[in-house]
Amino acid sequence: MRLLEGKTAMIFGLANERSIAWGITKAFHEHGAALGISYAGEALERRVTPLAESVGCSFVEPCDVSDDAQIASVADKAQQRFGEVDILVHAIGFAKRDELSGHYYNTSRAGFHLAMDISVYSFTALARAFQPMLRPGGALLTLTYYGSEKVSPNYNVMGVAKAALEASVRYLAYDLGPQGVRVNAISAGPIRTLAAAGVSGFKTMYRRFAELAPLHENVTIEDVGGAAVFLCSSLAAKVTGEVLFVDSGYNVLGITETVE
Ligand code: NAD
Ligand code: 0WE
Repeated sequence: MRLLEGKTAMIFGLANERSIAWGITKAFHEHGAALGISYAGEALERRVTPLAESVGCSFVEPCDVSDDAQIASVADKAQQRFGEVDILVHAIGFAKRDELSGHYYNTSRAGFHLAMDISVYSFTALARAFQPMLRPGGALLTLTYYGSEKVSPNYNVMGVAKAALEASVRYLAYDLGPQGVRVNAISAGPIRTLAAAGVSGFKTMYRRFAELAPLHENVTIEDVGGAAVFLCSSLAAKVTGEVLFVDSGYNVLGITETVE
């Protein structure tokens, strides 16, 4: 069953074959969607172009989401190429590395602004830029993490940013609902992507996660891709403003002590 036949999807946040955006792109392609891919900057072009080609995607455009002009430019090009768009995926998050260790209270003003700009505001900016070309029955999707709800050591300003991103999902769902466009987030368990590489303590928490989670398995980019297809298809027709956990059930745990 091809769930996205006839739909056009714009994907933001593809860096390499480990990216969550890549898991979503592959799943969308398998389900028959036409694709447009955007990446952060020139440095990634060499990596992203062959990935795009492998899913028959010839719309590959750079867009640094901290720059309004680049957002306007990619939206303009998408309109020229596709006319209308059904799906937009935002798989982008960034904070300065030194904000992701030590005490949260040491977050600098500039570090706070940067994390909020790239990880939160960009979703709203993309929603606004693409709003005029979104077809009824369309869907926006972003990626979040449980550190928005509960303290995840070292996640720090990103946890605060993800809380704001999840609130943005609800406000955007309210704004775009009358247009027939749904807005949701997937809260993924830890995955070893570029954005997780070199994060202090990641390896240990990744291992502990699989030990503790009800399903006792780590989450893959393919797992996220499957849930993304669901949320962006008509199967999820009345689901909006939601955060769907794709985390092997980790978030339902109250106490992480095991008996015996
Ligand atoms: P990734 O490094 O593959 O993707 C992050 C992307 O953000 C990269 O493609 C990067 O180029 C892009 N980006 C950063 N700054 C940008 C800018 N200024 N303009 C445009 N793009 C920019 O890592 P990922 O883990 O696939 O991350 C995707 C999303 O998933 C992020 O929002 C992340 O917070 C979220 N997430 C990740 C995990 C995990 O454990 N890996 C878990 C839950 C949620
Ligand atoms: O959202 C994320 C990734 C967030 C992230 C990671 C980096 C590392 C490299 C944002 N910006 C940067 N900037 C860099 O320079 N995740 C959910 C993965 C993640 O990141 C963590 C985690 C987990 C899980 C950081 C600290 C603690 C846990």
